[in-house]
Amino acid sequence: MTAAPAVKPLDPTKVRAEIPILHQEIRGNPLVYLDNAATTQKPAAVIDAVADFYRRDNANIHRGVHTLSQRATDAYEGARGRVRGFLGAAEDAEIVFVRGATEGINLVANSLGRSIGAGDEILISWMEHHSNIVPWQLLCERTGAVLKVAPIDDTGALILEEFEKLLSERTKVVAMVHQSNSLGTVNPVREITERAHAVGAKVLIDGAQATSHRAVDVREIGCDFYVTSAHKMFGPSGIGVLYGRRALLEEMPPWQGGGDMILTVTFEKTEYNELPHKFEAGTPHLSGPIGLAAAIDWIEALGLDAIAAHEDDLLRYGTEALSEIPGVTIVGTAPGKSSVLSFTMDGVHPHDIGTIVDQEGVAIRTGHHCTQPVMDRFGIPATARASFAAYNTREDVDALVRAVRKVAEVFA
Ligand code: C6P
Repeated sequence: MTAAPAVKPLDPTKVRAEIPILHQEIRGNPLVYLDNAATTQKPAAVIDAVADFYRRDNANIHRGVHTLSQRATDAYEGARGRVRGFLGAAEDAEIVFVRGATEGINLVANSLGRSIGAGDEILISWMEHHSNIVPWQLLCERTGAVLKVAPIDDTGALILEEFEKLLSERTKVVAMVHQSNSLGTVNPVREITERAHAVGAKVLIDGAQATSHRAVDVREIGCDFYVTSAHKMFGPSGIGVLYGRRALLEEMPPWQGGGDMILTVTFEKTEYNELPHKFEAGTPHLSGPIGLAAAIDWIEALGLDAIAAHEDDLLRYGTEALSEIPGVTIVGTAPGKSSVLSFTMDGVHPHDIGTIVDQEGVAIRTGHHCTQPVMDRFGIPATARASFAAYNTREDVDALVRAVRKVAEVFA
């Protein structure tokens, strides 16, 4: 039997050195950035790739015969190929650039949504981000379809048997988060997809919190759609990806009209462009995919297995240390959870936790994290949430724990 190849551990201090924004003080303390689930900071390589594009290659794409336009088109389409490889899609035509995960879900809800009718069912889970709830509610309002919600248990894990009970031939779409932003739960997306396909439902996976933490292969998952946002994976904001299986994207009508999504236009009839351009109306975020491709290069140079191992270590270390502070309760304890440490403190509103730790230079997010149903499920208004990325260190976790101890002292 051959042993699995060892993962080359990453050196977080070296990784940190590549992120310019981290090298500053906040209120007289070194910045400790633990709000990565909201957005990640950018490596110099990504900032340079975007700046170089504007210094050297900027022009509108798919339109000009001049050299700059061709260079910009090549860079933009090259980035599409880079994303295809990263996500394991079969062809570039299956990669649609969108503004982010939110827009990707809205695209599917609006376009695939045209085939949904009264009495059809959309199945989501209790741990979804509002981005994976509201577009489906809007669809249900428009069509008379029904939104069904699979419950989670007290650890924040999906209850698979209950999920399965909600599946039927009425289920047209299953839309499920890959990794929960407020609990850290990682869903068994392959199994979910298999079960959903067994009743003929289409499957959309919201990967906004997954793609900077673990290797994703959409064909291995088997899903029909997968969405993610570049800004959560060290890339620019305002750009994201919708992966869709070609056969489905071919059938789906465009959801926005404009330049670049057409082949011919007359007042009588418009013929749509081929995939993926049919879904990219208007001048797109030109530099976004270039920055995203640079971010993918950066992630792959570190290695997603090494990133996952490093973040698991931070999560274990942080969970142990925070749990020792009297009054702290960790929210989200599902086995196999990843990179998110949500917690509450007895008698302290999470916003006060956030404000006090900020005085110590520690950036965390507090609130409902756009997952109000999760807060309702746990009977709390909000949590404080530390979320890790490849460049965080055990020293960052120590700084968080020191700052939370201060909160405990202030409210003692
Ligand atoms: N979660 C957080 O602090 P956009 O805004 O389109 O890039 O991503 C939306 C989104 C969708 N799904 C999940 C699981 C998410 O976590 C997010 C964004 C951020 O947790 C901002 S609310």
